[in-house]
Amino acid sequence: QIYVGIKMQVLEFPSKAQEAIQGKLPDGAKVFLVPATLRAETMYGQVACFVSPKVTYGIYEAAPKEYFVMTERAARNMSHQEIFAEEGVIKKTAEVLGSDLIGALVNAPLSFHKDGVRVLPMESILETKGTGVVTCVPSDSPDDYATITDLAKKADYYKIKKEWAELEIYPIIQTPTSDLLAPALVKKMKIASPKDVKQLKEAKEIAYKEGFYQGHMLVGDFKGEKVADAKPKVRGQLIEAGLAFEYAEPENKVVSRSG
Ligand code: ZZB
Repeated sequence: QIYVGIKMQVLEFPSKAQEAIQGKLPDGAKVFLVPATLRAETMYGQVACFVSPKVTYGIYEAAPKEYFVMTERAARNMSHQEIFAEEGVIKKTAEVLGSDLIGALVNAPLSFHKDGVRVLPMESILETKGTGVVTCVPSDSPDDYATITDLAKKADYYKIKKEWAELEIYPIIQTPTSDLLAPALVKKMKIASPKDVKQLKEAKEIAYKEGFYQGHMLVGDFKGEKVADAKPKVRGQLIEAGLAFEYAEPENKVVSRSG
């Protein structure tokens, strides 16, 4: 699986995260949350960045004065992919609990929300996949749409400001059925919350297929082009601009019961 790591620079840390990193990073250090995605062409639609509140993230030196917030496992994988300055060397400078990152303001490359987006909690994040950080694109990801609407609905329960979960969701991709495919699928399949795991899995598969094979870009430099054509171009642009990098995930080994 080849993902793209998106560099979402932290513009403002909440106080608890600030305490955790205090004195551990050099002056002028840039810190990035680095979600792994397969859908670079949807980055125009980012409205938040998700972390798991239960996961402890490391802050790793990627290059002089550049730090990535992600899981230890992702750092280990990246250390063998010429992503860090020194091959095979992992430099962890600090640790921060996901819940302490909630509310951070981060830059979302290509997003219409130019002033940045907030870091918000997503319970369904798997620590064993990607970087343990997920960028939120509710226009095209049913999981993201279900999560962000739930967050806005129960802002107090999640201890977030409601407006953090209410950034406008713009159409990014037109398919034969919708220009906001994820919200349309969530409605059609009567998905009520992020807990509807089975339907969300099905919705995700439909959204992937319909977006890739039948979608056209509504925005950006490749407006009007097929998603299948635009995808590598947007990915290339982001990498070229230093806003993203390729990240390969080793296949999770499946051991059969019969051995
Ligand atoms: C932005 C995005 C926009 C995504 C979209 C999807 C969609 P897959 O197919 O199972 O490999 N993701 C990444 N890491 C994690 C994690 N640790 N836990 C939970 N979810 C994670 O899944 C890859 C996608 O799952 C990634 O691409 C990321 O969300 C999420 F419009 O990033 B995506 C129809 C999907 N659309």
